[in-house]
Amino acid sequence: MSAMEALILQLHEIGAVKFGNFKLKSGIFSPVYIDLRLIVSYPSLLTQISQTLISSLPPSTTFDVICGVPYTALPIATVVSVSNGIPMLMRRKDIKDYGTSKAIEGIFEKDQTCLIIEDLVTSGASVLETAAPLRAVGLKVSDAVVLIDRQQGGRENLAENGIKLHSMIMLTDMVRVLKEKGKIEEEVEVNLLKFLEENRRVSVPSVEKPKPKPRVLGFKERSELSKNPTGKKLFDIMLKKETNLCLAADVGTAAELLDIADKVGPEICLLKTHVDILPDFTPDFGSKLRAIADKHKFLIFEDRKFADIGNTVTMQYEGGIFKILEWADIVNAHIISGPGIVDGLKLKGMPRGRGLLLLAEMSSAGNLATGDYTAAAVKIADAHSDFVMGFISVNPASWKCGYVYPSMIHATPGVQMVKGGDALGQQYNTPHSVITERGSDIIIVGRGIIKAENPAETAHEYRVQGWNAYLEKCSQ
Ligand code: 5BU
Repeated sequence: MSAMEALILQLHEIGAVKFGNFKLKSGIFSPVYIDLRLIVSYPSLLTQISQTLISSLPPSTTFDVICGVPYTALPIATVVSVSNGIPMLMRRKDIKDYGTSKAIEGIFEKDQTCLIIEDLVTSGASVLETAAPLRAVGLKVSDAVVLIDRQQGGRENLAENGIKLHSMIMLTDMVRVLKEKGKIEEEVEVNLLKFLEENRRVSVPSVEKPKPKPRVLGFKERSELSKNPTGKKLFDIMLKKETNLCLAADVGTAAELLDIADKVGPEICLLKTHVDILPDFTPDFGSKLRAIADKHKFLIFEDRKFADIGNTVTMQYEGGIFKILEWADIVNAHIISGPGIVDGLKLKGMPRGRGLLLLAEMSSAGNLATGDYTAAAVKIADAHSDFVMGFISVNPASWKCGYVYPSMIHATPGVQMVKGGDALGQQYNTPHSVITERGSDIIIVGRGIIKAENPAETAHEYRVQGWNAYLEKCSQ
């Protein structure tokens, strides 16, 4: 008896393969049900599967690391790793909101090749779900090995996605062996072949293929769509520095602000100021901050929240003691006074290549920037897309316009590691939820960083969480 036949008989004996009439996840009835979760209770079988799996690969298959599809294939991958001395990676099914919030755990280098290990393949969707985050972190995925192939479209679907499927046991072989060894009646075999024939031809692969979602564009493509030079620049900085973190530098003095800007500079794409809170502001503040921004390659955003009529804001933007236009790449404005405010700011800002963010939503409890107000902000932005580079937003994924404004940048305040709020109405969401579920691009973090014991280290943590969430979103 061959090793494969012995394996098939053992799987049947432990009840991992059952024949009858089973309703599958997809709603169709199947004459066979395979449950490989049981194998963890049979260590020698688990070892045998793992060894046969790896030795069944053609010698031309090369790889540096392996990754099991969670959860059933995890123990198989672990045994393969331990007994062959091949380093393993793990893919998280749910990414934590705390810690490093990684989708892929383990050590690897960019451009290494990862072999995916799976217990059972039907349509191949689970293998693809694991391949996406592996590819998103720079690993190459070209092969997957599976214990049992249900022969229902998985091989073809994976091939379309650049993955060659190596199957140890085909379902038809399994049924043939069991019939030959007298474990099942001929009728069962006939039934199963009929089922496979019908389901291979008709429903699968399209039934089990995930519905195509609108593709999430990356910052590179979005930079090309942006019509505002500062918007383009910000997309490019985010990509180059791999950070979508904005520091809200609400510290007590200008001296402290310049100090924290220099320390946190390498971690951020943007630094947000409230220049009117600085008691030691001097006219050279702008040029000093600019020098630090140029050194660390981040942009400056003065959170001025202009709200007056067009004529007044031109003077507020350019004049006074702060001369915001001189040093701030980006400012923001309420739309309460109507589109004239954008015309006013644009008059001064456009010739300097500056950008404007419109307040489409706010983070504080009970604020009135919702529904029609948010929609009006989007409409105004659309009409001035050469100057308006994006929005202050809290939940852009919920906007009725959906994802039709990839050229715009969505920056979200009210971000801390833990959901919650302060005593004055501020409401916090986590970096992961802001970027993925809420559909934003930039996390704006103030007290979460400036009140930390080591702001630079904490900023790094926020940066990793924000960026990983962006990568996760792009890989979906
Ligand atoms: P915090 O310390 O992370 O709560 O600081 C948030 C910063 O973002 C702070 O400078 C606010 O003025 C700013 N902010 C905000 O919190 N909510 C908003 O809707 C807008 C700005 Br607009």
